[in-house]
Amino acid sequence: MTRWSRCRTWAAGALAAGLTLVMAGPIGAAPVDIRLEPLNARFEQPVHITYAPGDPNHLWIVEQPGTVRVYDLESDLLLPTPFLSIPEQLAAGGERGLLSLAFHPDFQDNGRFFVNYTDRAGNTQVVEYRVGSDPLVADPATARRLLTIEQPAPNHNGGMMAFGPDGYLYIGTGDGGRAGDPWNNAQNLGTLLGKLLRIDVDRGVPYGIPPDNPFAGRPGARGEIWAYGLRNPWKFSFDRATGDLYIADVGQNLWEEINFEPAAHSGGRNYGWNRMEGAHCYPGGSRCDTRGLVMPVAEYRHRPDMGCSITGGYVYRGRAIPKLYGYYVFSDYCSGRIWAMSTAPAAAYGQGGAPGGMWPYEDLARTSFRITAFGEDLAGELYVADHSGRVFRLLPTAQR
Ligand SMILES: [Ca+2]
Ligand SMILES: [Ca+2]
Repeated sequence: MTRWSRCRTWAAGALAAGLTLVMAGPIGAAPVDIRLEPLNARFEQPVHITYAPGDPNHLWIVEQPGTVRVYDLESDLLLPTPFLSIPEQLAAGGERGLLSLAFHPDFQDNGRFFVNYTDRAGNTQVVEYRVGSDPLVADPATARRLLTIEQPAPNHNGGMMAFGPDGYLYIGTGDGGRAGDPWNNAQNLGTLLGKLLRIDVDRGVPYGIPPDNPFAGRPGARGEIWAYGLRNPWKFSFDRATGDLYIADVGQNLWEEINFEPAAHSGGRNYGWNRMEGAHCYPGGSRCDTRGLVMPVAEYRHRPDMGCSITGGYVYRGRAIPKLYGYYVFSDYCSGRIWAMSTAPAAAYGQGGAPGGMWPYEDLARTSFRITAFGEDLAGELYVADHSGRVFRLLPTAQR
């Protein structure tokens, strides 16, 4: 599909949906005017934002050098005591460091949470902790190592983790690194690199393999694998309203992409890397066998004004910006642009031939930020992290 046809599709769909977005020049009419309001604090290289189940008042911000901070949304203040601080255990910088935090769905009762970081040897660690008597401070003595993934190179460590609606922990892993996946990890079901993993943290030692994982019990395959053919899924998310999965996979030299997996899917998909980059054979200009590969639902080509490294976000399910409801918000680290993608293309834009057709998206904001992460609070409102040290709320510009 050419860019032109995608733009036309968007314009028609946006008018039909009665929605346009700020900076959507060619469309005109009433935009969704958003503004980015900074939280009342500075952070050191924030890379992940999340909330704890059942807690509407706090936001957890992960700082890449190895500290997790808690922000009080009611008083609009950063708590002085860090939630967790483990810089001495990490190799940080570049794509390494403390990369994410996922709270157990029953955190309010069991105090359990999980972090993903690069250890001093450069390998990926998934470690469980529990909070102490104060639920806003972790007890470092509770550390329990779940998973070590050896990293052959410093880049492409994935790092995102989140619990799915099924209660299992999903872990994004990169292809290991260098360029072009020289070890062919992403297509190799015998390695955990270049995958989306799915594990059971409530059964087994140190964890269990869900019996319905697509490759559980298959000789030569790792049972943890939920999906493969990923290059560096720096961020993925579940739509809290539908359970649908969005995986934003960072591309090589040409294409950034978003992949969509319906909530009801039984797993085992091959998202294409390194036979394809976006919806194109890799390396560019080559021919490839696309049979069995799942194409992205959206992509963009590397250009200075578009970007060079996608930062996946969330489907907006908050109340502050009604016109944004149901749109997938994402960005690019290199350009600072923020976009909103339609998530109902089958209904509104199906003429293009879904599921092969691309889903339309348009500008939401243009920023000068190095955007590393989006995050939700308990209410579904969205936040965005600038690696330079700030975190912003997405808010409507005007009351409507
Ligand atoms: Ca690596
Ligand atoms: Ca792909």
